[in-house]
Amino acid sequence: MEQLTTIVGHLAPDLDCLTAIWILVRFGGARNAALQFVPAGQTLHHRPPDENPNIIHVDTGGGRFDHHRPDAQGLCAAELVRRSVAPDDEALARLVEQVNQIDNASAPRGSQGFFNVNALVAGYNLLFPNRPHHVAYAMMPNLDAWYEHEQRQIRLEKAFARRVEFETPWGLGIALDGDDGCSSKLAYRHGAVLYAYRNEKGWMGIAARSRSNVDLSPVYHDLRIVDRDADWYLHPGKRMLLCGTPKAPPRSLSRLTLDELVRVIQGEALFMEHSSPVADRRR
Ligand SMILES: [Mn+2]
Repeated sequence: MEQLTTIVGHLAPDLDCLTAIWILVRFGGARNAALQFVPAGQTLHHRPPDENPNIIHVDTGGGRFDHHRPDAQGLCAAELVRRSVAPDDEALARLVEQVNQIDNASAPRGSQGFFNVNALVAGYNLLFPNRPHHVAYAMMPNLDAWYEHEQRQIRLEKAFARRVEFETPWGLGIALDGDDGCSSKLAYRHGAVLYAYRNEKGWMGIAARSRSNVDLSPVYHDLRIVDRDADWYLHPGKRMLLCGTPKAPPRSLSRLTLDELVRVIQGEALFMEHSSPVADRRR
C-alpha cells in the first residue's frame, strides 16, 4: 500500500507553485497526493521542510524544492522539481523554461495587454480566494494541455527536417508531408512565403504569410478542375486554401499527393489534367 503523499505549496499559489505541484502529481508518482497550503515561506506545522519524505514542500519553506534560497538563484520551484522527477522529458523542460522566465519576470515585454497564463492563474485565485486547492485542481488540465502543445511542437520540428522547398510565383514555398499540419510558423521563420502540407489523415492545405501579396484564387481555380471532388475551401482573405481541418473535417478528401499539390501551386495543373486525370490514376 502506497504511503500517501502530501504536497505543500503556498497560499494564493502562483504559476511556479502550481506547476511544481502538477509535475509531482503527473510525473512524480504523487497521483493521489493531498494538497496543503501555508503562508509563503512557512512549512506544514512549522516542521523542517524536508523532514518527512511523504510531505513535499514546493515554492515555500526553504527546502529542496524552494528556490527562495541563495543557491537556487535564477531557478524556480518547478525547475527544481523537474530536475529531480523528470530531467529527460524535453516537452516538460520547454514548459518549465517558460514558467521560469515568467516567474523571474523576464518574459518578453510588449504583450502586457493580452490575457496570458499568469492572468489565468490570477483569475482562478480571484474565483477561489480561500480555496487554493481548487486553484491547483483547476490548473491541472491547463498544464496538461500546455504539455500536449509542447510535445506537438517537438514533433513538428522533427518533421520539419523532412520539408521540401520549392519555387512559387511569390517566393519560397515549403511543403511538409505527414505532420500535424500546423507548422506554418516554422516555415515562415525559415523564410517561406507559402506553406503546403498534407497530414496523415489526408487533410491538405496551403497557407501564405499574412503580410504577403499571395492570392491563391488561381490555385483554387485549378484545384476545382484537377481535384474537383475534393472539399477545397478558399478563405476570404485568399491566403488560405484548405481541404480538411479539425474545425471542418472534409466530406471528401483530396486525391492529390503533396507533390501534385506543389505542381498545382506552380501552375502545372493543366498539364497534369491533360496527361492523365489525377482521379483515374489513383484507382
Ligand atoms: Mn511562488
